[in-house]
Amino acid sequence: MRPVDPADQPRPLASAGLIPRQIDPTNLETPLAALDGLLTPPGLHYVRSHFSVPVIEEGSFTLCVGGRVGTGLSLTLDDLRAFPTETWRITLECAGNGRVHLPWPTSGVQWDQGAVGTADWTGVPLAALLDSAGLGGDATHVLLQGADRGEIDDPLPSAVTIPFARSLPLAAAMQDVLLAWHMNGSPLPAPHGGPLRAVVRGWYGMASVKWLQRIEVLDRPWQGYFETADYARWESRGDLAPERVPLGPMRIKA
Ligand SMILES: Nc1nc2c(c(=O)[nH]1)N[C@H]1C(S)=C(S)[C@@H](COP(=O)(O)O)O[C@H]1N2
Ligand SMILES: [Mo]
Repeated sequence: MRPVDPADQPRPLASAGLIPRQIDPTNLETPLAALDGLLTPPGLHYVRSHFSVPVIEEGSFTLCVGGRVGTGLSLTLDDLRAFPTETWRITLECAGNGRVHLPWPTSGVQWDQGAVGTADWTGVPLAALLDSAGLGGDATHVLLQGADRGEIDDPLPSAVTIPFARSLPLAAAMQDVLLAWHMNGSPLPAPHGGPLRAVVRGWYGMASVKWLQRIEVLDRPWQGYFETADYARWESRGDLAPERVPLGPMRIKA
């Protein structure tokens, strides 16, 4: 581990108690001392954003469910609240948590060890929506797309804006995803994806798409930026050339 010189560390935001790692887009780290209980104190959960926070009017908000489904859905927040709600206690950890301690230089937000947090999330399981839309017989993956978007410069400028989006294999989409509008019993704060986000239990944070706007059921794996260029790793099987594999479930680290 490379020792971190405390003098080089940004100071916590006096107002919020979070440590700014990047101002725009907003990337804030939880001070390690705040992570001493099971639940992260409200207001001290880390924030990881690739683009600016999108402005979403709750009144005109709709979530679209389409693709390989029997009936496409367009749901308001009230429609979503009419489903049976559940509360799940889920820990989110950014895949890049602890990156500053790697022995080689890396790109990306230079997290110390506070890009992790636990909350009680309330909403509707994704499975309930997919059941209500009716899955096509050829459905294999589910794409979750956020309302935030921007240009990517890695490795070349994308020229078009790309929304934050991630896919999940169908089994995980049916078992491990809650679409949440409450965090610790209060309306989901905008930096954490309000009014609606996905929370995927057991997966690194990037799967938990914030500002959820669109769900697309697919008949094949998805090859988007955030599961090939970013949030992916090289994996070799046998003596074949290595393949790009998306990051998924959290791995033991300690
Ligand atoms: N729409 C959208 N969802 C997103 C992201 C994002 O930039 N845009 N960042 C992801 C990443 S990398 C992480 S670690 C978690 C962080 O959630 P939090 O900011 O509520 O802690 O959100 C994920 N969901
Ligand atoms: Mo992340």
